[in-house]
Formats: sequence, structure tokens, C-alpha cells
Amino acid sequence: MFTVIAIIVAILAVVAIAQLVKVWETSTRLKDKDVNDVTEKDNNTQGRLMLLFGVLFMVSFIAMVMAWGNRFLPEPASEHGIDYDFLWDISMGLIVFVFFIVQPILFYFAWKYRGTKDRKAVYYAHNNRLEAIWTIVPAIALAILITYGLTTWSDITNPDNEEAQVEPLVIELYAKQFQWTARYSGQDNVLGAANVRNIEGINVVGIDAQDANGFDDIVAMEQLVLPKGRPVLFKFRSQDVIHSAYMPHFRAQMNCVPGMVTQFQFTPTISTSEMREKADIQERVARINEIRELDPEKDPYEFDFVLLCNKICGAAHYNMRFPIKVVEPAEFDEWYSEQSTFSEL
Ligand SMILES: [Cu+2]
Repeated sequence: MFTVIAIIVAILAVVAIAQLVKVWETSTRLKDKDVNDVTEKDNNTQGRLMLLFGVLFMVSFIAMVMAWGNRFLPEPASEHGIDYDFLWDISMGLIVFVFFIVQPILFYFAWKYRGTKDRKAVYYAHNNRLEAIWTIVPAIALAILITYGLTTWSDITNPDNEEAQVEPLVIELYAKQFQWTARYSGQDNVLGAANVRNIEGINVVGIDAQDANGFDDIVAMEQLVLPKGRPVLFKFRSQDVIHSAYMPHFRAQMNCVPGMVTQFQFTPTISTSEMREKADIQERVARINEIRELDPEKDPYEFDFVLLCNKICGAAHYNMRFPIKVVEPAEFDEWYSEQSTFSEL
């Protein structure tokens, strides 16, 4: 009902504005003036408005960065996260640098060269040198940025486990509307075959009961526990629509696509309890709790790493989150040994 009223109001508003414009046009015609005539006064007003807008634009940019700059992600908690953040800083640094040169000039010129009666625009059709400069300089800058970005991306997505002589821990993240489930590969570190057709009762991710690799698999519905300092190779699957596994603190994101398995590997470097000790995190938590205190029904927030769905996958997409706990390797081994395997269920 509210939507219908809102749409009717919006339509009526458009009609009212159209009518007002008509009235204004008729009134100027009565005064024997052409509405399309641009007067000296119009040019001055528009020029000054441009200048004013430019100043407000720059001031609001600086004010927003100062006010909300501390809402950026905290320090990365994964090995590759440092390279990732460096790439981000370089790209943003360059963009902001160019922004601060180009935008003030743009609005200043709009005001300085506004139309006046005795100024005539210069007819300047072509200049090869200028064309070359503004083509080649951005082309070189972009080529460097893109090459740097692609090499960083390929280093992040293709870690050489053989050279590093590590065997990453294999974990599956299974996405469905609107829930995450983790499946650890167990003693053999090999995930058993799985298929959506096998989903029944407690077999929530559809493990194939015929495949011996799956007997020792461990399914975790409550949270994702990861060992600090050990590479983890995630295998992503989806039951229904495209989801996206986003682990912001680890600078990791990968789509979960029905019918195929995607993957991403990273090494957690900071445990949950270490992260909670950090001054920056404590400041963020305090800020969040200040807001939560206003609502007596809300419990205080405590920092946790989190896995979020980053693809608008349906009505309860916002609710598709899974806590991640990074612990010391010994604690992980202890937790791992306490879990029931698929064959024990
Ligand atoms: Cu989703």
C-alpha cells in the first residue's frame, strides 16, 4: 500500500513540475522574452555555482575521508593480504593524486572561462603533441598498474605449494540459500566425492557414501576453525544459485557456482585472540558497542573473523554469514580430533 502511494506521489510531483515549467515559459513569453536567451547574468550565476560546487565537492571528500577513514578494513590477517593491501594503496594513491589535480582545475576553468558578451571561443581543432601526451602518459600509467595488478593476482591465486613444500589443509565451503557449511577433508586430507543428489537428513552437503575418501570428512555447521600459520586450500561449491565467499579480514573472495568447484588458498597469520588484543580492533569494537548499547536487547559485540556472502543471492542474503575462528595449530589439532567424521555420524 505504501509503495503504491509513493509511486502516485512521485508521478504527481513530476506532473506538477512539468506544469510549473509551462507556466514559467508562458509568463516569459508574455514579457516578450525568449526562454532560450542566455543572459550575462545567467552565465555569471552558473559560473559561480560551478566554482561553489567544486569547492564543496573537494571539502566534502576530505571531510568524509577524515570522518570515516577509520572504517576501512583492519590490517590483513593472511600472508598474501599484505601484497593485496599494497596494490590497493598504490592504486588508490594514484587515483586520489590525479583526482586532486584534475577536479579543482575542471571547476575553476568552468568559472574562469564562463560565457561573456565579448569573449569568443578559440577555434582550436587539433594538436598532435597534446593528443600524444594525454594518450601516452595515461597508457603507460595504466599499463604499469594493470601488469602489477595481474602479477599480484596470479601470485595470490597460484601459490606454488611444491616449491614451498607445504601440503595445504583442504576445506570445502558449501553455500546454499542462506547458509554456509564447512567440510574438512579429515585424516587423508582428501575430500570425498559429493553431489546434491546425496543430500538427505544429516548428510547436508551430499557426501557420496560409496567414496572411501569421504569417510573421515568432518562437517562443521557452527563455525569455521582454522589453524594459524598453515596454508588452507578452500574448495567452494553451491547448492542453488551463485554465492560469493568473502572473507574480508583475509582479503579473500571467490564465487561459489552451482555445478562447479572453485578454489582459493590463503594462510592465516593472526589468531582471533591476537586480533582481539590489537588497539585498532578494540577501538572499532568500542565504537560498535557504543551504538549497540542504545538498544537494551542487543548483546555487546566481540570481534570475530567472518565469512560473508557477497553476492545478492536472495531475500535473506544479508543473513548469510559464518564465524571464523583462527587458533594456534595445537589448539586446532585438539579441536579437529574431537569432531565426528562422516562415518561416525
Ligand atoms: Cu549467498
